[in-house]
Amino acid sequence: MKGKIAFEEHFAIEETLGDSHDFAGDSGKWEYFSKQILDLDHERIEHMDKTGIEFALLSLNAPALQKVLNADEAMYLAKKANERMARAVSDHPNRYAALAALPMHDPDAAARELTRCVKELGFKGALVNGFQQVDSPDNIKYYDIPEYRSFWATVSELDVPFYLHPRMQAPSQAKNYEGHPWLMSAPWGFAVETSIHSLRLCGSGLFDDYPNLKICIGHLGENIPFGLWRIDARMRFSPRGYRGNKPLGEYFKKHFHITTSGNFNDAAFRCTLEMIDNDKVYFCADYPFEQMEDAADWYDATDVISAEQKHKIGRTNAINLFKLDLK
Ligand code: GRE
Ligand code: ZN
Repeated sequence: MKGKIAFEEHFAIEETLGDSHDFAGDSGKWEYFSKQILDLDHERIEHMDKTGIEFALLSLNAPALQKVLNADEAMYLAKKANERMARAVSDHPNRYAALAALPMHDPDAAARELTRCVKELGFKGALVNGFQQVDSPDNIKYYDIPEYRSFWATVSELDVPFYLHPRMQAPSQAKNYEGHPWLMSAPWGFAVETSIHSLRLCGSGLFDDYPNLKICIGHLGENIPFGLWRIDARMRFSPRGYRGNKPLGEYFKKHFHITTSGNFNDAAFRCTLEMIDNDKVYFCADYPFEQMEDAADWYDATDVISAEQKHKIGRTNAINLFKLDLK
């Protein structure tokens, strides 16, 4: 399919490049991977041309700012990354838009940087890599807690999507992975981390306070679509501490937007499509952690959806979500 739009597509600045080292594969691949993730002008666009990805919304790699303990340092890096994306967008206006990188130590500073990115740089939303580590590695903040309501008020007012992207567990939460480091990151742990954060948002009353919030998650929903029925079924018996007015599934289905990033599998895709309104499902690749060819070859060939749905999920849904100036 030509004209696809993808929006979990990462780049790095020199200072955050090392964060991706462990995810690049064996050491022989690092040189090539680092070239791919730093590049915004050459090979990336060639891959887009080859795979029918007309347009990409760029975002910083993970965990980047979310693991920078010092707030001022994180803000310095955020601005550097955001300026780099702004330059790429202005160099390639027909190919790129951007999602702001945000340090989340201080909710009001994050809101100000998001506002600057949207209003002055024309960014289309934000992508944040899970919880924020603040001052020490185990002081971690999830964004459902009350101090972040002022940040969400700004997201709501700007009316832009917020992409909640995976990251690795904090040291104090890694005990249950001990002896099995392979289990921690992208194979499983990323989805555990991001699904818990997503469900915390749903259970916090956030969406009663801000009914227009739009949260994107990748990897076909970080396993939540598969578990959604059971969550509501069991919450009838154990709703302790749940602060939403409605069943959790209602919030998830209304506020969450699900992408195919890094999960190119018909069975999982079918499950997501059955659980989530097809207006809220989107094609994404997750370059360069995934190759655009793998994402696009699967998406273009899958017969799980009709040609009409393929066009919507591959393109028009993203135009609507991000209010892109594309037809
Ligand atoms: C991602 O961006 O989703 C990602 C990483 C690292 C490894 C795998 C992966 O940041 O999908
Ligand atoms: Zn990603």
